[in-house]
Amino acid sequence: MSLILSSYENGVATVTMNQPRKLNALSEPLIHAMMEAMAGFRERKARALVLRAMDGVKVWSAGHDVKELPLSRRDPLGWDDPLRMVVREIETFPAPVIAMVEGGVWGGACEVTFACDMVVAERDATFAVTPAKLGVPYNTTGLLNFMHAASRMIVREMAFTAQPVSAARAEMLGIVNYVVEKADLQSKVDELVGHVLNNAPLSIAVIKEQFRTMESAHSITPRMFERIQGMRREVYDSDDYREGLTAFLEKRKPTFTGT
Ligand code: LCV
Repeated sequence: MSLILSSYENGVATVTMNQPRKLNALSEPLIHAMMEAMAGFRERKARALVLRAMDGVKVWSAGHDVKELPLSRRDPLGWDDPLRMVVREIETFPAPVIAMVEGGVWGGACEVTFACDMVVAERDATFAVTPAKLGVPYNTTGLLNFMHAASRMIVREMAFTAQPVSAARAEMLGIVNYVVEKADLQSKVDELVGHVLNNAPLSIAVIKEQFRTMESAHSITPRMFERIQGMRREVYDSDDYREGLTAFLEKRKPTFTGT
């Protein structure tokens, strides 16, 4: 069974995650397939790209494949991590990327949807930011994406509680553009894509790149960055980080000790 399904029609690309048995966990092979398809659509100068899962999934994506996270001594979300790579591909894709969401969106998959340009969610969709649940020291640009998606209080609530946020609340908070009934999901996405296709692709591409450039323009000095990296290293070398991953893999509740 192919890891993704992809299609291209009238300038509109669609990438469908097709690993329902693994809850579309963002494994290296799945991300590689997504990025390969997106590179092809970039070549074809797609005017819009829809990122989705198969119809009727309960889980849009379970986030980073936990089995691929290093147990310690290595940054779990370094520059070349597949999750980091697919987020950058979405952010730099020269046309609007629209996340078409049904089911649960977990951890790094939340960042994938938040890195998209628009999100249309089905009423039962949920969004959960989960680093703290696993003991993971999320990476800085990833946190910037969360900060761009919601207010100061909301990103903190989502990150510190790791509780799923409902689609209705996400819409009220401006985290998603539209929440619709399942039967209307495709037509709402088609409507948005239709508006995009009526407009000038070069103008849209340069505006998207300006948004990205300005959003990422933060004066963080080398000293500040090194300090943060040192703090993160202490966490991914901690007993708690190992406990978080091990507990997940052993299907038990983790016991965090703060060491
Ligand atoms: C690998 C999985 C996963 C998975 N990886 O089905 O943001 S960060 O920092 O946390 C970042 C590092 C990140 O994204 O981490 C991953 C964050 N994701 C989560 O916390 C979600 C973890 N998954 C769950 O909470 C449950 O699986 C949900 C609620 C998504 C679905 O629950 P359900 O009862 O329907 P199971 O839990 O039984 O999962 C079915 C199979 O998928 C595996 C899981 O281990 C199980 O495998 P087996 O069939 O081999 O037992 N699985 C689920 N999520 N992220 N594997």
